[in-house]
Amino acid sequence: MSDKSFLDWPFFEEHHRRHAAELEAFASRIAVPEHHDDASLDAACRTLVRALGEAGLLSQCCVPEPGGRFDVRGLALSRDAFARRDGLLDFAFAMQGLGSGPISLFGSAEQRKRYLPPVVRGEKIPAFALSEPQAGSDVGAIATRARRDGSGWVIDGTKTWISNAGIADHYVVFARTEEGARGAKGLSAFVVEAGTPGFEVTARIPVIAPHPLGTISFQGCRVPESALLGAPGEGFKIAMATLDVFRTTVGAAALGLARRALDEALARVRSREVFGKPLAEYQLTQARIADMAVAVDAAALLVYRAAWRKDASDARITREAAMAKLYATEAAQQVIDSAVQLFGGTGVVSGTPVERLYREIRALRIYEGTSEIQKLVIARTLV
Ligand code: COS
Repeated sequence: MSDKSFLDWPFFEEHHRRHAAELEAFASRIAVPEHHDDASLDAACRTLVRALGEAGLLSQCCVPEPGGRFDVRGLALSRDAFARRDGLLDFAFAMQGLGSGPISLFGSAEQRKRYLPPVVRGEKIPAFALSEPQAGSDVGAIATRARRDGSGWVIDGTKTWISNAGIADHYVVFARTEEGARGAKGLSAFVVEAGTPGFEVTARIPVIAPHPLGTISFQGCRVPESALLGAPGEGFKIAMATLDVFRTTVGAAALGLARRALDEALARVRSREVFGKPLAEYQLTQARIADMAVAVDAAALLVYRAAWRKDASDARITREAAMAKLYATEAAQQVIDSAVQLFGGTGVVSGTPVERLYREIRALRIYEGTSEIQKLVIARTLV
């Protein structure tokens, strides 16, 4: 059982502490379905999303009222608790928020009413379609185009690395709408419903910690004017504002994975004997455990500091979010690697908890902005 003393930190309010207890109870009773191929993986995700919705735990993934705000501390506590339990549970939860984040932040009253309540109930699954084959870190290189056509828009292009591709009911798609505009200028965001003619999931991408991921394409895909999110040209701002909320929560997920690794490592070093005494009694082990514990606390401080600042003010927290994501994901990688080392051979056996954590952490240093991009973002605010 992880140390819960961080809940006494001044970043939290009483309702967060109550919520943390609810999350813990849910995480300990949920059965994560087995999955061995795309179909069972998709089914597992749908089951988890429905269970989260039925338990009322998805309400914090959406902001129903225009001008309302996310409870970023609540989101972070959820990802911390869910990732500690299981990476796919965290994924299923997080994508309900990221996928509908642009609608929560920039949607009209009508768009909110149409898309957000079914996401909160766990009945519909959203996706966030930003990256392209030639535009990952460099969002300004987006080549997907949307042109006005009568009373709507026609979208052409390809998006890849799209989480929930294939199981999502709607996708927030970023495309260039202004001829001749370059970089961050002239991008716009649209909600495209699965099944719209001209929209297709063209490939699934298998990854080391399986979750639904794929490539989608748009060929003459016609959407109505009501699909446009915010104003034309606001796409870059919409994407970045969404990432300002969710990058902190990626740090929280990494933190949950690291906490689990520390728990597993502690149980291991207390029970495993070498040369006649428990591993825990060796100073080399103690030094490793101490480093792991400091990294976990430092990550938690950065994650919950960023979440608290976002909740406390309207100011952009781009730097704090980048610091939280950068540090927590890099530290979790080290903590998990240490746990594997303490387990010895058992640590690399497929299906053991630390082997699973070792696979689950890796992508977090890449998605929603690589560690290198976070450094760039941090440095830009300083120099
Ligand atoms: N919130 C609101 N607006 C923002 C913003 C934010 N967090 N960050 C930047 N902007 C605005 C800037 O103020 C600027 O506006 P003006 O032109 O009016 O001054 C505009 O957006 C362009 O910003 P910038 O010049 O910094 O854009 P760059 O093209 O240089 O890109 C980085 C900046 C690299 C930081 C950005 O492309 C990025 O975050 N890349 C990583 C993307 C990512 O996470 N990809 C993974 C896919 S999601 S799974």
